[in-house]
Amino acid sequence: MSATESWWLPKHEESQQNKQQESSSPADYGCNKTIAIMSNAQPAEPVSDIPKYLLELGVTEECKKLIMSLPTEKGWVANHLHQYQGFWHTTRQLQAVLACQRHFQAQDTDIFLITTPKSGTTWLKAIVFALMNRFQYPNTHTHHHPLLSENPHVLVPFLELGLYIDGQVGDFTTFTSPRLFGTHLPFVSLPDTVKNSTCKLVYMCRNPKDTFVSLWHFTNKLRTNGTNSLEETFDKFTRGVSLYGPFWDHVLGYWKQSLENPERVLFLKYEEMKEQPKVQVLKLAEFLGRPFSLEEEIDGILKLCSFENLSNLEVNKTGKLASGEDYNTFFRRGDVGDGKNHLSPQMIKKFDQITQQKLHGYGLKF
Ligand code: PAP
Repeated sequence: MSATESWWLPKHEESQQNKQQESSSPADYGCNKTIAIMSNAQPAEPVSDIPKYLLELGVTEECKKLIMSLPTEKGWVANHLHQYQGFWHTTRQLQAVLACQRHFQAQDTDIFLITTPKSGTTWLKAIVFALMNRFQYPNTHTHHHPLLSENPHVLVPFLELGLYIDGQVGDFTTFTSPRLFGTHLPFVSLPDTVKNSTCKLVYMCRNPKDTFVSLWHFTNKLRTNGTNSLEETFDKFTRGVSLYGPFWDHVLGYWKQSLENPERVLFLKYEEMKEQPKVQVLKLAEFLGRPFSLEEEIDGILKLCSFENLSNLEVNKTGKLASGEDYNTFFRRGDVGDGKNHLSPQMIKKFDQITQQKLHGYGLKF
């Protein structure tokens, strides 16, 4: 079988793959860095309306072989999810995980912003970018601030989903130190160089009901052929079969690390950030070694990074990531407790039971 044949793809994706292979071009990601494609990876090109990590194109023979040995289930949007090191990934995303595990070289000064999808990633990226760059960009209200003209996912790129999505060796030469990265990787799957360095990990989690409902809305926006029923995705999510799931194992992995290595891992909750933003941002700044001396600075950053401000910026209303997602899909309501507006009493009961079972005994509550 040839390297370009997609043996597991349904017909519509095969024809899309053929179309893409006719028009190959290098891709730009994250902070506009050009990526060098790894020699053993097939060229993979940007697709106009589907995020790259949802495609099953341009996968190496090595990755295909691995996939054949992994548990596989039908995905929420992508055709397949594969369970690797205990967590579920789409096909292209899995290849990216393998590439960054193999090639990424951490620096001790790196900062990783880590979440499960829909736990407040965009917000955390904005806050930490503004906090770390506040001497360079002290005026959060002037149009010179990068967050007013660029989406947080561009300013703080995703490691596996952005920089390594083509299974390539990333070009990090234009990053300034300390480098900021986002990732959804579970602790077990972080590259060894990250685990063995002294770089800082900031983890933000969100209560599972709101995370699930946010993910359900988000994935339905990405689907081109109808929506997933709440019941079907609820069943998958509660069985752990969701992007980077099981949710509870992801959260627990970093919770344990934050208890064992508090100087390296800071554990934050979306709900606490909403309730006491100043307290949480002060904690974050101390942890990152950039404490505040002026309260006004925190006020400016919180205003700049608020849901109201970011979601109403022209760039976030109209722009699109190089990987395919419209920026506006990252802004929906930004509330605490929306899960309850969508879930039945039985669903809520099941969520609470699983949370109790999984997290009981570890001192972590939602
Ligand atoms: P990602 O993990 O795919 O990058 P992420 O940013 O975590 O996405 O998820 C988006 C959620 O964060 C949305 O939640 P909702 O669906 O419940 O509304 C989005 O509204 C919310 N969000 C985005 N920006 C902010 C912000 N500045 N403040 C608070 N919540 C935000």
